[in-house]
Amino acid sequence: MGEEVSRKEDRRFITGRGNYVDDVKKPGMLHCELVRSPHAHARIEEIDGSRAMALDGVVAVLTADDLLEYDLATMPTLMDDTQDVLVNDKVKFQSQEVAAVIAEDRYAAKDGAEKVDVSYDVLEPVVDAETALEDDAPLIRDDIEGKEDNHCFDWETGDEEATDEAFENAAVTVEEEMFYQRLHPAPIETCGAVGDYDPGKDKLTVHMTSQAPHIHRTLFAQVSGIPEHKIRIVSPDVGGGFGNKVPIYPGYVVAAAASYVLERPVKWIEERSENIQSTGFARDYDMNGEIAATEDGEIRAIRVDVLANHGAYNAAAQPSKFPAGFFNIFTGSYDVETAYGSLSAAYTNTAPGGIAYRCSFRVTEAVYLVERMVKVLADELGMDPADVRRRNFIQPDQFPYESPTGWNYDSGDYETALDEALEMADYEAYRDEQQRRIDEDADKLLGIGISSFTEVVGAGPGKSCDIAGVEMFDSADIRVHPTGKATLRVGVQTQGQGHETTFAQIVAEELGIDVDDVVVEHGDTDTDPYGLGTYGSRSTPVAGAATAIAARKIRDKAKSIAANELEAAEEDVEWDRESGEFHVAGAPERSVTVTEIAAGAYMNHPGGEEPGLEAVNYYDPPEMTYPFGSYVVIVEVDRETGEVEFEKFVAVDDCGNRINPMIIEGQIHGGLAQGIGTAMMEQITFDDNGNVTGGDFMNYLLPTAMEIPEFETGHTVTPSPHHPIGAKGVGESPTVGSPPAIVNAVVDAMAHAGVSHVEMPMTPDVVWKHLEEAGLER
Ligand code: PCD
Repeated sequence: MGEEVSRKEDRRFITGRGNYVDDVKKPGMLHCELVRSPHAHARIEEIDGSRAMALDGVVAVLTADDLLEYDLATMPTLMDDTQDVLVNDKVKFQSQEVAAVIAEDRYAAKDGAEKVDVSYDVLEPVVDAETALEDDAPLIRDDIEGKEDNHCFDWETGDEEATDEAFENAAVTVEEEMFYQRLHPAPIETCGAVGDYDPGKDKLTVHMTSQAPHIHRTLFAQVSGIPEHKIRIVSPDVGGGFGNKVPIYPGYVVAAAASYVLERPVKWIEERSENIQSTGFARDYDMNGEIAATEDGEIRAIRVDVLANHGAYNAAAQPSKFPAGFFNIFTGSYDVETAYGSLSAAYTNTAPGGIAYRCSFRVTEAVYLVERMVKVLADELGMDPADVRRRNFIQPDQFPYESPTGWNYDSGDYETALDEALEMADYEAYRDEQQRRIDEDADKLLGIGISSFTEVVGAGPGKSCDIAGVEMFDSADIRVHPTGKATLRVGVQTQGQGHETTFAQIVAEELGIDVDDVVVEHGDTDTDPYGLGTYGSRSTPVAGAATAIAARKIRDKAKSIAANELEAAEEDVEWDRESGEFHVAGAPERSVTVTEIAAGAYMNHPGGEEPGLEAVNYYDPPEMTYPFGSYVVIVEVDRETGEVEFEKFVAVDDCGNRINPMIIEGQIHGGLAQGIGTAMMEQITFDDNGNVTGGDFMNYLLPTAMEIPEFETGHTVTPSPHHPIGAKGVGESPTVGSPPAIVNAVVDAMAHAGVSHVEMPMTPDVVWKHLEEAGLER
């Protein structure tokens, strides 16, 4: 624990020996290419695959009709909606899957896909939520019986009456509308699968890019009717997930179904534009925030109203009882008496999604809202935003803290993290410099942005959190072998986070063995214990806890063997965490290690004990964990061009006890880069015909090393009181916490001239328009 152990997995990654789905090659393997609709809303009149079938190498053209025979034409989404695997009647978004061509190689499959003739009756599309909810909007979901409009669901949280009253009686109220634009997680590896049905064993293996192999197996079993023990999901190395690989996509199902029907392995690998245009999107929340406060900046109430675009199907990937994810964490780090939130969601002719792109289920949207609103309030009152935060923070002695929307925060110390960040950033000096530039009418304005976020990560508990009915626990299975080396199998699945290292560190710490003597396996449903997968920064809070507990079970058993070997009574044997040994109380020289005990467990086991040294734990967390942090961003805004440059970027994170500070640092760097992409560059847009206008890397701008400044990271440590090793999650914090800090900084640069909000992405043209409106342009 706490050591900067080098990442064990990196040897294979940096020497080109990773094994990703596209590296899986099977004898006789066929290739699948999907035919996608160029229209966003259209009825299919006819599909003619004859020209494709006539091509050399094309083996089959599949349509919904073929899948209907096997009852596979539709599939359930994780939010209990029904999505077409291949369009049966009506296309509902551009690039939706219409047909599949299976061929001997990828080239033939691609040529074939171009020769499938589909005739469409094109309908009027609706791409934004507001238009979709108008009375005369064309109906998108006529497949849902009795549906007459595009309304998807409504949701509310908190106490409306008490909140309204607080607003009526407030000395000061502020309000701001802000749009959290549609984003797309863009892992380097796109989605893909190899379906491999073995008729001899009557067993279906699917190698796929999955962040959650077990739940995917359960869903495959439910949808296909193939018994669950005859399905094996293997998620080999995954080249980034970011929430994109939590849902089940039509391509996976088609590859598996085609393999079953044709009795040959079938590979489907998505292209970049297919990934961006058709797989789960994130955000697309149009939010209205309000704060009621006293004149000296005490927040009395928060009110928020959201219009959410859910795309053509409700396919959000989140715990099923939370239709708006964990958005109701929107009171953030502040001790607020009352709050109320409401939300309406609409179906539109856009790709389905609402996935947790590095945001632990809409926490990003919530944090953006509250951290932006605190800045709006500070500007309205003419107060320092750091002071407004200090005035309202939940205090360390208030934990466990129950929020007005029902969350139970485990621990926190927000002011210490903020002070640390302000000091690292040289806050006061920059405030002076900011004023100097205003006074001297400088060409470049300085802006200082703060965000003091709180996250909620690590779902379960199982009683409130489930995916498709399966409770969100997680698991660990540890086997210590006769020579003292160990294998840990977990129900979560790394996509780059470094689990093969950090999870080995947990076992090493608990058993006093070397990190190199523990191998971590995951991503194979045939061998790993059942778990709900890696997203929502839940691996450390849930599977990490399971690992520590399983290791402690082994230690308990080892203790009785130790007593046997040390010829002492069990009560007299103690575990010394420092040296990683058992010794006899009062006689530290009489000691034995777990490695020595392992030999005993197999070669000289005590009479009353079972031989062997293994343990399993399924962990249902009592609560989630609440990591937090304070970020301070200092930007220069060029009054001539609207360009924003980062002068300083400070991130202080608190994720409780830290397993591997180097890996955490890497997580923070990556997440901050994604936060910068969000704030400055990325957005999926549509034109009136429903065409995706940000559907490739020419138009969907990802930040590169060129746009990323040096980050200065710091940390505080406030352990989780209920986690066995006191750890909280951290993977999503930087993406959650950074966008409001960046926007606050850009707003701050122009706030003296009355600018109260700038929408993301803050490209130079967007910023320049604000400069012009405020009379600041050069
Ligand atoms: N850690 C440590 N310590 C502490 C915590 C943590 O050390 N205290 C570490 C661990 O172990 C790992 C990491 O760190 O390794 C992380 O963790 P977490 O927080 O628990 O988390 P996870 O679960 O593992 O993961 C998940 C996340 C998410 S969620 C996301 S998005 C992203 C992140 O993760 N993704 C990714 N990061 C990353 N990285 C990479 N490389 N890749 C990727 O893909 Mo979602 O919901 O899915 O949207």
